[in-house]
Amino acid sequence: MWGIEQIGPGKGPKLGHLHPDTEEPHATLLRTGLGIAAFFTAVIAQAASVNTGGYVLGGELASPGSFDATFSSTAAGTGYLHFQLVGFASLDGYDNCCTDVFHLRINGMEVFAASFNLGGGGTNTILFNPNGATALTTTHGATDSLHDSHQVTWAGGDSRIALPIDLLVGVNTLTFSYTGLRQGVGDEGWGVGSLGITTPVPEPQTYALLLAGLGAAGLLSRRRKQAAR
Ligand SMILES: [Ca+2]
Repeated sequence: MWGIEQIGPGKGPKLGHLHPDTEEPHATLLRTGLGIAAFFTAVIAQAASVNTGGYVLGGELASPGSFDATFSSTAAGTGYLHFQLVGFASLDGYDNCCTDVFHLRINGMEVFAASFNLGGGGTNTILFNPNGATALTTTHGATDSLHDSHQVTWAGGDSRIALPIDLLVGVNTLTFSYTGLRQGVGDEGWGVGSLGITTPVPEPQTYALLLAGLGAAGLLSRRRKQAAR
């Protein structure tokens, strides 16, 4: 409850500092509440600032391997994630001799698993996809019109993936990982680039709670003022 924490008694509106004769506390509270509501309704969704730890986006990682990306959300609900999964040499697709599988987790829960031919052969196959992710995969150097050839090209490839994700209030953690036979970074290098996350804004129920809280604070303040007379 970000909004309530920010403007609860003692934190936001200066309840204790108003002069009783110059301004009614509840008038100030009402203006503050309307201002905050206007701010939130003006923002449909917001882009998150992402911390990838020591990993530089687009860089090469060994397979098997993983890294975490963390970001904050001011509300619980549905966010959106898009990224480019990059294969540098011969990452294998499904049903190949040496299949490599990509996994995506949000806050420890798996939301996507797939195997793509990013240079090493095999087929592009989505294995687990409860959120309805889309994936557009290109195998570099493939000669077929769909660029998803089963052929081995050794030129890598990339898959542009997008999906909705369930987010918590506060810090959320994305875990990107690859599993499969250990074949070395030069053979099975992978990475993530063009990472973008949109987080939800507080829902109308939150505005109602916010305004109810402001109203209660205003009443409390008026009662204190009357008791002091
Ligand atoms: Ca492999």
